[in-house]
Amino acid sequence: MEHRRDKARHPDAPRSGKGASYQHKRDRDAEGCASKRFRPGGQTFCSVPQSLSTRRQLYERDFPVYKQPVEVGCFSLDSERNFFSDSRQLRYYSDPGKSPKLNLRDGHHDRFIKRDESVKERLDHLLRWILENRVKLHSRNAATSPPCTLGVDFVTWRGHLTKLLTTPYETQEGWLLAVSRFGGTLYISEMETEAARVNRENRTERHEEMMYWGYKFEQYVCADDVHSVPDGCGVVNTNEAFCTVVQTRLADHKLLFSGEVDCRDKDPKSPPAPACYVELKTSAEICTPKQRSNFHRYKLLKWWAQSFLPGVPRIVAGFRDHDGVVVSVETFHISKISQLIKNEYNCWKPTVCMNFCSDFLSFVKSVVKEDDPRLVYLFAWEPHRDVTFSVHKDSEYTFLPDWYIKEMASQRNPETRQ
Ligand code: 0WD
Ligand code: CA
Repeated sequence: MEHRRDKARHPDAPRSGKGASYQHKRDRDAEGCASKRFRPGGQTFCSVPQSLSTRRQLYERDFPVYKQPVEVGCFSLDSERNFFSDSRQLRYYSDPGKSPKLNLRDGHHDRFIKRDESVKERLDHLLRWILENRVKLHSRNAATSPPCTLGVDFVTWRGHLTKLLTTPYETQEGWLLAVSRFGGTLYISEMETEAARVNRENRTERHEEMMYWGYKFEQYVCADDVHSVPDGCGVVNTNEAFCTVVQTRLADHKLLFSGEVDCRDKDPKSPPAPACYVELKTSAEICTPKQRSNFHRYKLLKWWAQSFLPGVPRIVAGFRDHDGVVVSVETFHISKISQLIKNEYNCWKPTVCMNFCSDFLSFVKSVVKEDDPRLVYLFAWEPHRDVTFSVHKDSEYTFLPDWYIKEMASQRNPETRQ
């Protein structure tokens, strides 16, 4: 069953039914186009548009159809970053109370194992999950898609989609998204920009420590089992992860993506995933109206986008002081965030985020026509510019691994697989 997820939740959601749904049509026969820019929300009169505008005003339409995301599987990465096709790393939320005084600095120097960020994993873990669950995926989508395909238009990480959702409001950081078409599906994998690499390699000690604080907060409020309690004395290891794999549809784009989930509600009566999941965040405590306004304008946009995508309904935020002590804990319901920001002048709008993402995906579909995993279309964006792309064959940008291509190609009929 399809519904617009935000309908009852925020005023930007459309009031009408199917008629208002976003439609994208290409007119391939049109000749002599005046502009080679992709036209948001409308028809494209060129066979291959060369750019896409990110101007907010162009995306202020009705909220597009966004189907309730369905969890189709999950996987875990252990303390050594080994992959397991199960939920062994899923943790259980344990309420620390409203003002718990948690010291987030504890253990940074003696009980912290940090994932090696120079190792680029690209889509690999998700691709491994797809290979192991191909039969399940195919049968889910068999009715609406040709045989020997995954039955989805896009495969990516949730984090990449979050970046797309926030693009019309982003003024600091650009992005590079590599796209290859393989077996009819478009795979999107982020490439680190030069600026992001420089930032990563030159983080201050203070910044490094503050990044640790987020993981330490998780440790204080997450238990390994339903009946156990959090262990604030243990080691924080950022190799460990639990990821959900969800399927959904944005306008006419069928999406399969994965995102890391911090923990779940421990109540056995809680709804099935992803509705039982809880996202954890830390943020500086809010002391002035200016700080509150900035929190609404910048932080809540990112928090909303990240959790709305996979259908995670709530965020538990630990507000910490300058010394890294959590002084208050607050729950944010995703469906109520647009109400919270309503009084901010010229604030971000969920509909702009979703329409931009939808139009970007339409743009990608119209550009990436050749089905070849060795061919990468690199979409690039910098703040205050349009999205553009370049094409690369057998380059440093190629990201679909041989083991995936081989296995997918060799198993032409997934139904005959064990
Ligand atoms: O290759 C890449 N460019 C990336 C790979 C970028 C982002 C993530 N990954 C991989 C990792 O395997 C990670 O386990 O995806 C997984 C998480 O994916 P996601 O959920 O799509 O990422 P995102 O929504 O950006 O981040 C979710 C959480 C973060 O929590 P907060 O509360 O800070 O948003 O995943 C963690 C972080 O805890 N995280 C990462 N973990 C490992 N590698 C990474 C990363 N690059 N980025 C964020
Ligand atoms: Ca988190």
